Amino acid sequence: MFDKILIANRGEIALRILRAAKELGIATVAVHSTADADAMHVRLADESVCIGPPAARDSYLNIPSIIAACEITGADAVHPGYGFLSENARFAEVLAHHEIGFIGPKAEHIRTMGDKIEAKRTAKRLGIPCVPGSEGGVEDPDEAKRIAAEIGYPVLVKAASGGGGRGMKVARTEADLEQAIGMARSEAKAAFGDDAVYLEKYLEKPRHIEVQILGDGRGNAVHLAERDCSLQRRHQKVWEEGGSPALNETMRAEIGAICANAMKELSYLGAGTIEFLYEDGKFYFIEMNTRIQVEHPVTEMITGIDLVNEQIRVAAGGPLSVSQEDIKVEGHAIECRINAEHPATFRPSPGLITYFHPPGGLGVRVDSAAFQGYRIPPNYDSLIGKLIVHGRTRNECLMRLRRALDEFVVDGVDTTLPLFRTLVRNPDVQNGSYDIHWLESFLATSGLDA
Ligand code: MV4
Repeated sequence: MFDKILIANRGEIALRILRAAKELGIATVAVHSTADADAMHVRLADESVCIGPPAARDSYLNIPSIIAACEITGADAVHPGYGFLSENARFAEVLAHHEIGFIGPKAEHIRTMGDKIEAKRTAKRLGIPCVPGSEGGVEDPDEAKRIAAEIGYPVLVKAASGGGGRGMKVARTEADLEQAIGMARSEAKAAFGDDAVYLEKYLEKPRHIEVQILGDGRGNAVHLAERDCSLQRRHQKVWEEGGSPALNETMRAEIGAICANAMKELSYLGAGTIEFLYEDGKFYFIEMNTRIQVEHPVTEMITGIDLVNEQIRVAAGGPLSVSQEDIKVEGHAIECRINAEHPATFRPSPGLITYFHPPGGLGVRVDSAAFQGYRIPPNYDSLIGKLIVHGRTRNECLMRLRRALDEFVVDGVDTTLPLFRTLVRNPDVQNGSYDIHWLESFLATSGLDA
């Protein structure tokens, strides 16, 4: 087991990792930029190292600085959290070169899943159902037209190095296809330095359902059910819940087993999330995330399993603490991402939090690094906390979430709390009848997304 873990992240996830490490009796090192000198994760860590100025590229993305911080403090492993270097295969390799543990998957799997074409090829080989589309990247326009005709319009052009919706273009007819490919290519080239694109059948009104998995790197793997992340705005998840209101026990077990078996076949190490679009009772693989995700507490609340604890244990060579038979889904959980943004314009609202009162009570969890007197820096994402609520049933969970949202007070900055107070009272949301487009059309019609 590791003696000292360096947390190469900030904010609520840094605090989350720090908690898991402390419960395992592992010493903790926080790294921070000059903008985060008085942040909560710095205050609660056993040691801290300033690794650079505010800009992420000079601090949280600065591999030499992070390696130096490991050398200075004698940290024997690094947890990358999510974002920043969490899916950077080279970072994992550089750490291995310095004989420092990486609390994450094998570099080869990070690299494979980071290339959406390779990820899909691998998923298909492992028996995971995929969206019909091109075998690999599409090169010339005639080949693209032939493939598109085969899968049927509308088709979606996607960037191999894409993610989060960047470099995606819909073509509804053959006449649109060439322009869609051209636009996707140039957007991908500009954003990722890689203009490789592939085609998929465009699914018009799917849900976004993702399956949580854990593997010990030696052929054992389990699934921990799914999360429904369909309520998104501009590819930013807003509200996530588990399990999905669209699935029953049989469907949950079926897609879970497919994912767990695929991860056994891969000898996958650590936590991972397999992302699907779900439409008309069918699952379609779109991508895999090789990191702990923002919304992981939803899974923790319905299974009682500490995912970061599991990540640390298997990264140190230990076994998973649970077998598939041990994993039971109890009740329902919903997570709301509270951002320091205007609830209608979503314009970031950094600044001083003059009053901070998080809700409490049975089944209410707040993962946040914010506090009264904390000054939210303008340099990073606007997440100031996650409100995660659990209930024995989805209805109990919704009632508790409604009460918790009304109890939550954050003064001094704008937050998205009002949006959630509206959503939790909305009939479609209460019925779980929404798809990936629902939130944006709701915001547009309710004049909330000015
Ligand atoms: C799709 C799709 C429809 N059909 N692929 C968006 C980002 C990336 N995760 C994949 N995305 C999509 N891929 C096919 N074949 C629709 C989306 C999509 C989406 C997916 C999940 C959650 C929100 C979304 C918002 C817009 C588009």
